[in-house]
Amino acid sequence: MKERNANASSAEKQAAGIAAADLVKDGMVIGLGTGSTTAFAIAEVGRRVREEGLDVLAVVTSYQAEMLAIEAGVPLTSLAEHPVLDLAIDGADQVDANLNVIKGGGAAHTREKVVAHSAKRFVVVADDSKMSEKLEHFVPVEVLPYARDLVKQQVIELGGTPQIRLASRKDGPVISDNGNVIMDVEFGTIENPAELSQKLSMCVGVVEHGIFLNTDEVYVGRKDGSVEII
Ligand code: ABF
Repeated sequence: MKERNANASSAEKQAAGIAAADLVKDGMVIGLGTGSTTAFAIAEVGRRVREEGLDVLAVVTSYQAEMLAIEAGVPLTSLAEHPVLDLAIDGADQVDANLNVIKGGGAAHTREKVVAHSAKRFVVVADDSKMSEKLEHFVPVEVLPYARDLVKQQVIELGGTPQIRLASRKDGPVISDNGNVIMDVEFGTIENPAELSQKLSMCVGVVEHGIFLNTDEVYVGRKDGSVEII
């Protein structure tokens, strides 16, 4: 059953990624994020570059996305050269009914948020399992290692239960591309994402958190193979 779910989810992710990639037009400078759903969008953009001569430049949010874009043949640029992007496409851990999003499962949410806010249009791609009436459970928070204990204390005062994200081999904490640690903070059901976003941003030592409030559209791959645009 788990295998089927994984395959079904992959088909949903692929459908969402390909559909969102159709938003990319000649002459655009775009942002491309991290994760397996966005990977399908990157592959589709690369296919259009190779087969249709699509004229596009892309800024990427992580080393993983950079490698995928290079393999797919997507020409790369930087925010230094193009500080304003026409479109950004990225994945999500969770999306609520008001298009509030939790990101950061891939430890890349800080640069993802910079790219999302540098774009005129921010589109999230997700499979059906990411949709939820309300945001709940873990909010990833990127933390200055120097401030680990100070941030831990502050998020506990906000009602959170923090835990430092460990590397898969359990030989130490995950370190972000920016050299910081990731704290996953359990908040239960998040009734007011905007309020929690502001409070987390005010915590001394927090580099960035994974609540995104600026999503323009969500492309959702549904179980029946369709893609719903919310
Ligand atoms: C990245 O990819 C993260 O911000 C997000 O947590 C993750 C989603 O991964 P996937 O698309 O593989 O589910 O965007």
